[in-house]
Amino acid sequence: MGSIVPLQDLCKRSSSRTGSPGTPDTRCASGACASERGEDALSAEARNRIHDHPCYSEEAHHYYARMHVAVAPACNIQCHYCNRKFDCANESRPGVVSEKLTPEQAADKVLVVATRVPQLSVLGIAGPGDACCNFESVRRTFDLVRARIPDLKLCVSTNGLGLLDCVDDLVRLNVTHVTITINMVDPEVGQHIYPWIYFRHRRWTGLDASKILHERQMAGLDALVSRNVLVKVNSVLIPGINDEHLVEVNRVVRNRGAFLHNVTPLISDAAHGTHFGVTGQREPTHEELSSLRDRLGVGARTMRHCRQCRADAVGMLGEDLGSQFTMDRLGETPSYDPTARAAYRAVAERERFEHQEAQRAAREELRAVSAGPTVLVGVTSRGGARINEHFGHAKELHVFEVSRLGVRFVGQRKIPVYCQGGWGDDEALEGIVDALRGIRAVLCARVGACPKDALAAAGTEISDAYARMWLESGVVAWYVAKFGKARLEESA
Ligand code: CLF
Ligand code: SF4
Repeated sequence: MGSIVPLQDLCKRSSSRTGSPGTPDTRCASGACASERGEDALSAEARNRIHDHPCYSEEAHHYYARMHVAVAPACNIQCHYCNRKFDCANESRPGVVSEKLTPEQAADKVLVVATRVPQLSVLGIAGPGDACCNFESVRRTFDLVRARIPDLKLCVSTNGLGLLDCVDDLVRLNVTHVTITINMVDPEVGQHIYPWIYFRHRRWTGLDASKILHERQMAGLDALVSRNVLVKVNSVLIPGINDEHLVEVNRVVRNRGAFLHNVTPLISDAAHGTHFGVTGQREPTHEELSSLRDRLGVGARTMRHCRQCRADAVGMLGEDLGSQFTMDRLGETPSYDPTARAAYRAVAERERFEHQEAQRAAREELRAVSAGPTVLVGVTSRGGARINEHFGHAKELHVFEVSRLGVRFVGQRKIPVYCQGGWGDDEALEGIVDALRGIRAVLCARVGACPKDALAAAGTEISDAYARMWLESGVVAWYVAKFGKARLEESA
């Protein structure tokens, strides 16, 4: 089943279950506590609603999966970062094409995935166009799915133009989570992002288009908040166009009751044929993205673990099992049996509890360090919040910022895959070195001598000494080993 961490893996009682290698259940180190992520500060009701949503809860994304069904092909606006031959780039990487489904096909697919992927907790509709522009398909799909799997959370992503007309139905369908992509709250900014919209049977361009879009987005957001739907706002960071402005976007949407703000980097590869791609609009750097997220401030509830997944994505965030569930590979639609999902949930919740305990213990462990720099540490993981992926297989790093004051998750970084089925791709090393810019150490399950030496020469230490530990536990154990000693030597 692809790279999803199987149930038996989560059930393994290894020596590194809670803490350091070789010292079973006695020592751990962590610190990216729920309160630092803002989840502890939530009401019990809000915590309950995001508990198993992998996008709304950073912690949940280590344990629960989402799937998208591509039942919404049409779109009513044009974004400069989108090529309409492909999926909606508001929640997807540009340049990918999803298999479009009828509601009946979609419902069958959900049944198959729910049977084979016990981590599944959320069904989302995120394109390939706009959900509200294809609302009959969305409504039919959700009605069919809800009748068969009533406990699946339903989630929708939209550009917001047609949202207001759908709010009553979304509430009736018990769609509990809605994402609106809001890139501006000032139409002057918007006219550099949206060349046109189609609204009330006519096409609007320029400032008029942006004004209408803005008004409709705000009205849709207000309507959802007033109906107690949890709203996430996605914003695409476009350097030179809305980078400074997104601080204002954050302020406005928070004041109006948005639950979460997800700033994602523009992807503008010329090969995708988007307006921004072909006109040379640059993408933001890691540093720019990170710095903007930091500027949004404490308590802003910013999402940092988005993977810009595609409109037919299946699985844990960061992996995509979609190709295993195309219509030609689905086979017979099974009758749904909830047993596997229930069994998985029991194990995952136990793991999660232990993870939280480890995080608390780690905060304590950091107190042993009285002086030390603030550094970035990357970890490789294939799920379950553990350091459990071979460096050569990793497509991304979970990046943590650690200092003696704490450890916090700051985002994901994509890296080129080094291992090409038995041999290392030395040409990939250049890209890896570039992707690791600013990262002091990488912790992984295994690493070969060749990339280890090459990356050490480039200034990044790679270690497999913290394999199987919780992500934050490994980061803090590495930090204490590195900088705790300095304290001891100083005081000697
Ligand atoms: Fe899908 Fe979006 Fe719902 Fe999640 S994705 S509709 S809220 S279930 Fe999640 Fe994917 Fe990022 Fe979207 S990682 S692109 S934020
Ligand atoms: Fe493309 Fe989505 Fe924008 Fe429509 S809303 S133009 S599908 S990115």
